[in-house]
Amino acid sequence: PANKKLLVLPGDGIGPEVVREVRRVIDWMDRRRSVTFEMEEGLVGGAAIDALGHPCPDRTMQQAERADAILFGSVGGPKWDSLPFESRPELGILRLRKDLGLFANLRPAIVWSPLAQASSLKADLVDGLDLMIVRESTGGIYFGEPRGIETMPNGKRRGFDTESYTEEEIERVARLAFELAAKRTGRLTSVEKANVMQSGRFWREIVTRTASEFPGVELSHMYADNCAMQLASRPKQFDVILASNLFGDILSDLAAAVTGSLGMLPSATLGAADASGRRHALYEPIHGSAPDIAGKGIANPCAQILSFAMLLRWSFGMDEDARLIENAVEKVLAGGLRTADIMVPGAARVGTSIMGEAVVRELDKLAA
Ligand code: NAD
Ligand code: IPM
Ligand code: K
Ligand code: MN
Repeated sequence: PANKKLLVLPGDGIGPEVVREVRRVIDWMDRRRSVTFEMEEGLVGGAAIDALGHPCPDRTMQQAERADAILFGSVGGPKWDSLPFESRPELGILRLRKDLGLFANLRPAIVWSPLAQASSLKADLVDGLDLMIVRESTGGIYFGEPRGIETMPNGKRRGFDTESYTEEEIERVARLAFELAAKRTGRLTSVEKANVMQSGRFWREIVTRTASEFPGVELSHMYADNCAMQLASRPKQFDVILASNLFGDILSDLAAAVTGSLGMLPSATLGAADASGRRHALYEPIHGSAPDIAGKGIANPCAQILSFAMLLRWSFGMDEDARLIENAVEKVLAGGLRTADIMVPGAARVGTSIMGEAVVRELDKLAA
C-alpha cells in the first residue's frame, strides 16, 4: 500500500511517554508489512516554546498541512504556567484545531467490560456503555471576540470572553453528529443552555432545522447542567451527544470518569473533506500532560494507543487494524494488567512501558 504520511507531535509531560508506546504498535505494523508509515516528528506546546519560542511554530504548521494524519500527545505544564496568555503551550493545540479547520472533535466513551469495576459508578450502570460525544472544536467561547482583561472607565478591572456561533459553524458539526447517529442507534442528544444563553437558543434552532435532513435520527434537546447530572447517574440513556466547544470539553471529562479513567479515552478531531475526499485530522487522548505523574513512568498509554486506532479507522479506512488494536487493549485489561489509574483489587499494577509491551504481545497472538 502507498505510504501514509504521519506527523507525530508528542508535546509535554506524559505526552512523549505515552506516544512512545504507540511507536511500538507502529513498529509492529511495519514488521508485519501490513502498511508503511512515513513518519515525521514535530514540536508543539512547551517543548516548542523551549526550542523555537512558540507553542505552534510555522514549521509545525507546515508539517501539519502536509500530513495525512496527526498523532498528538498533550501540551502544558507548570514550567510554562507563568507565560503570558498569548504564548501558553495550550495555544499549540488550539492553533492546530483552528488553522486546520478541525471543527468536529469526536470523543467516544466506551466501557470495556474488564473495566466496569474501575468506574466511579456502580458497575451495572456502566457495563456496556458506548456513547459518542461530538464536541464543536473551532468556535464558541474558545475563540469568540471580544475577549480580554481590561480596566473599565470607572477604574475597576474585568475579564471577559464571548460565546458566539454562526449558522454555518453549528450546521456543519450538527450534520456530522446526525450522520454518526444514523450509523449507530439513531439517537442524538443536543446539549446547550437555550434557557439562559442566546447562542444556546440559536444552537437549538439550527440543530432542529438540520434534523429535517435526517428523518431516521431521533433528536432530543437537553440543558447542559442536566446532561452532566444524567451522565453521572444514567449514562446508558445516551448514544450521540452534540455539544459546543466548552460544554463538550467538560462533559467529556465527566464521561471519562464514568468509564473508569481519563487514561482510557481517545479522540479524533476532523476537518471538512475536500473535493478529493481528503481531510485534515488530528488524534489525541482527551487527557492532558498530567504534570502530577509525568516522568514517573506510570501513565496509562491506552488512550494514546486507542487514539492511533481511531486514526487508522478515520483517516486510512483501516477498520480491521483499528479493531485489532482495540481488541489487544481489551485483552490486556482482561488479563489483569493495570496502570495505577484503573487499578482494581486483584489486578497487577504495571507502568507505562509494560502496558505498551503487553499490547504488542496481544497483537502478536491475535494476528497469529
Ligand atoms: P490532565 O488531563 O493532564 O490530568 C487530570 C488528572 O488525570 C491528573 O490527576 C492526571 O494524573 C490524570 N491522568 C491524565 N491522563 C492520565 C493517564 N494517561 N494515565 C493516568 N492518569 C492520567 O488535566 P490537568 O491536570 O487539568 O491539566 C494538566 C495540563 O495539561 C494543563 O497544562 C492543561 O492545560 C493541559 N491539557 C492539555 C490537553 C491537550 O493537550 N489536549 C488536554 C487537557 C489538559
Ligand atoms: C482538551 C483540553 C484543551 C481544551 C485545552 C488544553 C486547550 O482541555 O483537549 O480537552 O480545552 O480543548
Ligand atoms: K491530549
Ligand atoms: Mn479538556
